[in-house]
Amino acid sequence: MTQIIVLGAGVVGLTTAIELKKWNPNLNITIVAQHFPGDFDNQFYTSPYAGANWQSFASNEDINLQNLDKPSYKKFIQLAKNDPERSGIWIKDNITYYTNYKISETKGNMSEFIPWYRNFVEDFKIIDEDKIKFKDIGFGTSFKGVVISVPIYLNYLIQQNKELGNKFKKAKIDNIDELKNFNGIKTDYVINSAGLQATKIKGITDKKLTFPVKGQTLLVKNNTKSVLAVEGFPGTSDEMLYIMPRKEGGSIIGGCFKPGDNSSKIDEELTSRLIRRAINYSPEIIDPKYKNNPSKIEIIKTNIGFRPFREDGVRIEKDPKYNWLIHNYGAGGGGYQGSFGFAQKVVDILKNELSKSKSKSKL
Ligand SMILES: Cc1cc2nc3c(=O)[nH]c(=O)nc-3n(C[C@H](O)[C@H](O)[C@H](O)COP(=O)(O)OP(=O)(O)OC[C@H]3O[C@@H](n4cnc5c(N)ncnc54)[C@H](O)[C@@H]3O)c2cc1C
Ligand SMILES: *[C@@H]1O[C@H](CO)[C@@H](O)[C@H](O)[C@H]1NC(C)=O
Ligand SMILES: *[C@@H]1O[C@H](CO)[C@@H](O)[C@H](O)[C@H]1NC(C)=O
Ligand SMILES: *[C@@H]1O[C@H](CO)[C@@H](O)[C@H](O)[C@H]1NC(C)=O
Ligand SMILES: CC(=O)N[C@H]1CO[C@H](CO)[C@@H](O)[C@@H]1O
Ligand SMILES: CC(=O)N[C@H]1CO[C@H](CO)[C@@H](O)[C@@H]1O
Repeated sequence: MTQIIVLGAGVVGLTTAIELKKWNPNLNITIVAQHFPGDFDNQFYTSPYAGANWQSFASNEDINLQNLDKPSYKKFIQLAKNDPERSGIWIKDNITYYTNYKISETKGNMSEFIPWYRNFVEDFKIIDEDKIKFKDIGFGTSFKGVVISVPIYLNYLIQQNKELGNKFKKAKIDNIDELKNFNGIKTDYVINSAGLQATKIKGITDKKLTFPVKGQTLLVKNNTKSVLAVEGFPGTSDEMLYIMPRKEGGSIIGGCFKPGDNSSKIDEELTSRLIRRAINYSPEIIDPKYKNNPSKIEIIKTNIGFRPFREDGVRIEKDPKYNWLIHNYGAGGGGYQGSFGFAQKVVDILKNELSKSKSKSKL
């Protein structure tokens, strides 16, 4: 058997391990990580702190990221239809509103708000102006989206790995060489899915910088009808509103996008602004007639998370120095929506590697 170690048990490592084993049952895969689902440590483990949904950030020109993001949309819609209870994913309309302030920033050019995936996702629509009931909103779009309850989904990925026979080992790695021989077994390939720490491990070099981008979200008891996002609040350009109702009840309210702020401190004023905005744009969130909601927003937990960004975007390639190392990190704000596309790319790289070594051994 070919011995594989996947380093990292975030959404990226767990998905990659599943897709590798599904492609080739002859791989003996062990996931090695310091943190597994159920652990919380926002400096070193981002996945439990995500929203999460699918909303590709790829620009109209970035075909590479578009292609990486496409497979997960299909997969999540499929899971929501076929296995909603176990996967924690459900289908919800995704509505995005742009404030008049945001529209003035783009000099009234609405085409900047039309994403590349208008012809890819199901039911993409520009919302009729007379259906928008907020004075300060000048433009809106919607499509058939998904909401992922991340604690449920991460456990689902663990379950899938178990069912496929992949193994788990809790350990902190200081030097990537430790994985070349691990627990007395020679490893053929290591997949580096270590998130924000990926370049902090000795032996790993990257000309591009990996850095955290802070987010703050509220997990609340209340429910809303749709996934809602509002962009363009004057004076707070690194804030937006998003609300994601979870399948099991309750919602996530976010958020912010702050590069360079790596403190784990909760910003209470941001919390107040988020609550005010949520009530303004989703009034049903405090309407007892809607799903028995409480008449005020009840916060269960405030989360601070750090998106593992990389200057050039996600790195999925063979290491130039170690011929047994394949990188798979730097997912930034899109590790869920990219997960299946990233995994497929790792499969393609390994497929190519194994066919090379096979033809070599025939010589
Ligand atoms: C507020 C917020 C909202 C978000 N919303 C969304 C969303 O809606 N949609 C979306 O797609 N994405 C979203 N994201 C982004 C998403 O959460 C990340 O892109 C994703 O979680 C990254 O996953 P990962 O597996 O690469 O890293 P991580 O989840 O950080 O996992 C890293 C793994 O590597 C292990 N590790 C690291 N170093 C070592 C070491 N030295 N030894 C052993 N193990 C090690 C860790 O223990 C861990 O298991 C959001 C993020 C935040 C913060
Ligand atoms: C698979 O890997 C595990 C642990 O890494 C090891 O104990 C086992 O012997 C391996 N099995 C095969 C068939 O290589
Ligand atoms: C409007 O924005 C689109 C997309 O960003 C751009 O291609 C187009 O040139 C812009 N039009 C004007 C008139 O600025
Ligand atoms: C956070 O940022 C400060 C200043 O930029 C830096 O000194 C510190 O090392 C950073 N901490 C972490 C955990 O990245
Ligand atoms: C809540 C949320 O994330 N909504 C997203 C819906 O889709 C748009 C793009 O059309 C995103 O920008 C939003 O963030
Ligand atoms: C559907 C649902 O979970 N609604 C909840 C909204 O919040 C109230 C108060 O916490 C709960 O009682 C409801 O069950």
